[in-house]
Amino acid sequence: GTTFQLSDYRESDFIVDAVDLTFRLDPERTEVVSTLTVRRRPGVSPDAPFVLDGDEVELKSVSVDGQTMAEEDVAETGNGLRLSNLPGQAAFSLTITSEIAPERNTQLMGLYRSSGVYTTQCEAEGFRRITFFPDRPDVLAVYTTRIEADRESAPLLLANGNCIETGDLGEGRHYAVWHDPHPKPSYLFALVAGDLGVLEDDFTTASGREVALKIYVEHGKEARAAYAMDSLKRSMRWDEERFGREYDLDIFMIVAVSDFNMGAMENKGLNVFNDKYVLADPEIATDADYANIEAIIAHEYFHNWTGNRITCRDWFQLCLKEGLTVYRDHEFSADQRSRPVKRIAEVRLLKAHQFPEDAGPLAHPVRPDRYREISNFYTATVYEKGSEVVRMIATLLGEDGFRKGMDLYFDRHDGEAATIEDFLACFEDATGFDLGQFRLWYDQAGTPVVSVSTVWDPGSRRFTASFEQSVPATPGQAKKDVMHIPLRFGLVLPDGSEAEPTSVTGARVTDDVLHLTQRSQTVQFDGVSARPVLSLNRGFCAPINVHFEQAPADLAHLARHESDPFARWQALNAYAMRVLVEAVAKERAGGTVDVDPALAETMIATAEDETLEPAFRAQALALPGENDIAREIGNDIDPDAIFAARRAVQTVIGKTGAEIFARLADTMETPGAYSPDAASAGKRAFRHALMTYLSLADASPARANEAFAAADNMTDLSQPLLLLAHFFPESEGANAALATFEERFHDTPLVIDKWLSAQATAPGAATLERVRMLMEGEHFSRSNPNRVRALIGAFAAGNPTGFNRADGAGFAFLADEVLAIDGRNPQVAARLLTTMRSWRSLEEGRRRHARAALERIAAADKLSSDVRDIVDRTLA
Ligand code: B3K
Ligand code: ZN
Repeated sequence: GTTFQLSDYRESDFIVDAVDLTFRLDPERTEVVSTLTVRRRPGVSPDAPFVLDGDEVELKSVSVDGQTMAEEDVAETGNGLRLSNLPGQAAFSLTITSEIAPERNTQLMGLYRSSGVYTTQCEAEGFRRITFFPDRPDVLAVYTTRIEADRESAPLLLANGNCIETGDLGEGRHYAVWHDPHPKPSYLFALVAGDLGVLEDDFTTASGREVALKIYVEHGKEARAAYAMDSLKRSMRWDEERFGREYDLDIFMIVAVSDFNMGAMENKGLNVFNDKYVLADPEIATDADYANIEAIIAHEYFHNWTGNRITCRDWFQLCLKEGLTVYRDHEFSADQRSRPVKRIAEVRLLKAHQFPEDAGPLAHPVRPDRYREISNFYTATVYEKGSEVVRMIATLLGEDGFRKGMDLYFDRHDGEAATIEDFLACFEDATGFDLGQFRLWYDQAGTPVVSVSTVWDPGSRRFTASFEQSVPATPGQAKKDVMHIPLRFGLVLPDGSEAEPTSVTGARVTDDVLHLTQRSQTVQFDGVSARPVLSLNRGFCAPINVHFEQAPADLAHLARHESDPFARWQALNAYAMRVLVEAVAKERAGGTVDVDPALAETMIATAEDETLEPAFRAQALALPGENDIAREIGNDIDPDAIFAARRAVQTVIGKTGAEIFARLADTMETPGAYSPDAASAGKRAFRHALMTYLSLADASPARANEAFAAADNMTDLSQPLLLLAHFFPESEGANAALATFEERFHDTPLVIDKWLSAQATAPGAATLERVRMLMEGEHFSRSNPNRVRALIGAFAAGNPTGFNRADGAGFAFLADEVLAIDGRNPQVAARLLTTMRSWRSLEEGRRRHARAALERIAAADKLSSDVRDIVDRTLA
């Protein structure tokens, strides 16, 4: 396949000012008539052809200003059209008539049907599967969309913008016309037609615009959209207050569909969502589901300014909208919930998804400079690391400076397709801050490593810290330049207070930020009253790996006394990681795992600390996961040893804390009706963490059985279900709970997904057989992405012992499934395959099996470009 390069960017030869679309909807044969108002860009040769993209679109006819084009001027190229002999100077109108088959569109890109509802997904390159078009984000046009369909099966006809006309066509058909006044790229086009229920509300913007809000869901499920609606209104208000951004149309619509390749899509005025991120009530949704709905509703809404009003010049700039919008949704959730707890969750996620990506064969810069298949670049690096880079800009500039830069960005680039250079220039111009070295964060892949050592000299009261930075080599980038790494820090004294040095030399310090800008730097802090403990990278200010052999006592000191709660968690987590890594080494050497009693004591003390909110204490009790430990160890990984060692450490902590944990669990009741608020959710999370330790200490499923029986909401029901399925899989209670759960929710697929995942992630080699059995059952379907992710995805990504079975059967299974799914849905198949990305860090036997599975995929004779790209890079 072709490799696209950032350095090859060229403006389009033709400018499209307006797009008029007519859809005659039919499942097997939908006719699309597209009329483009086109001009040649000044300076472009009058005989340059107009090249349009097209994919699985059947061409019927092409005319220019009403005249059918001569056959020799219309070339079908295999991936589009090349039109020659077009008017040289004047603007012209180009009408293309073509046909598509929504019912047969299994890729879920372009126009397709989900449970009888016509829907679209155009980002990144789906519009070309609807009609021939210059399908690139820098072609901005005003769209008018006419939809014609059967009135009975599709009473509802929606597209972007405002509805300007509706009417009857006779013979049971009707039509609607929508007009979107805001010029937009084709990837933001959307159309929905079907029979759906609606939840309605309204919102008045700060300047007084009345906005109708509508969330469309399956009939009968309207009440389950209430939390999404509430989240939407809070998002709209927040964006006004925090960023001065108002909504800009008279209507905002969200449609929930059950077949969707990802989470949601920010189409202008008509967001389309995976129903998993819209539908909630206490019976079917967990606290985590509520939090995800809130975050994703906000994310898509925030795109209206960061993505839609200002879009991307080309797909290399994807992080311009995604990293920035993730940063905005993170800030929103932090304001709506608990800031430190939200930050801990973000950092856990970043380390679990982005760090391994950055350390493996799929590593790429936040702004990639080449790609073969853009769909494969909607990654944790573009999104999550992209957000961290924006967060660092906010750290460097301070709240006011950051806001000034954002204001300038909105002002200067509204209505444009922009680049990262444009974005950075706004911050520099608004504040005078030089981001010259900082911008390497966009161009250099790999997680930077900062090695630290410290010396305390009591005689001179000088504390010295030496820093050495490096960035690991990544595919296509052997050598790296020195980066600007901002590190928030503190010097914590023995009494818990903070040292205030009389002078700092060797690095620039602004407020509590230390700026690393050289390969190695020695920083002296003078006038420090007693031996301090260095607390580094507070708030996980920079997304880096810190190599710093801090003494366990120092980590325990920070875990108890840091003023920044996030830093307390960070220290505790680092301490636990150290103990776990040692335990794995012992386990592998055939010894008995023992646990530093001070770790257990510190964890128990944190759990007992009434000044801390329960949600934080739940995070403090959660040990690093098996994959986290594997990442820390880095190579020659034996997942079984990691599992056994972690379980042993967990059991020791459970036994040590049993009495206190039992007392605490009794104080974490949430009486009354279920409420999804953060404080109640925190109590439930803490109670569950305690119950897990207690069940291990008792070596009994009794508490989980009891909790399962008593539960009156999905959070309280699914937590003991997981505990039973993962810790007591052989028990009668585990089987009974799974059976009860299935019986109660068999007709609610979104809940059945939890049931599938709970079983797929049960540790151990035997789970593979269970997964195969579930695939044969009535609840699984390869054509629904949510089912595939819940069962196969959860198994491959969330079951280190099962998936990485020593005999390689897990890898072979994944290869079979990737090949089977690739034929119908390449994006889902390619995403599934990324679970193999850390294969080289496994011990030799497993590595050999993993390679064989990957090579078998690579050798298949019909692969999509999506899977081809991932498998080639994974093996390279
Ligand atoms: N922009 C979409 C993602 C589209 C993915 C296309 N493969 C959702 C989001 O990030 O908000
Ligand atoms: Zn997004």
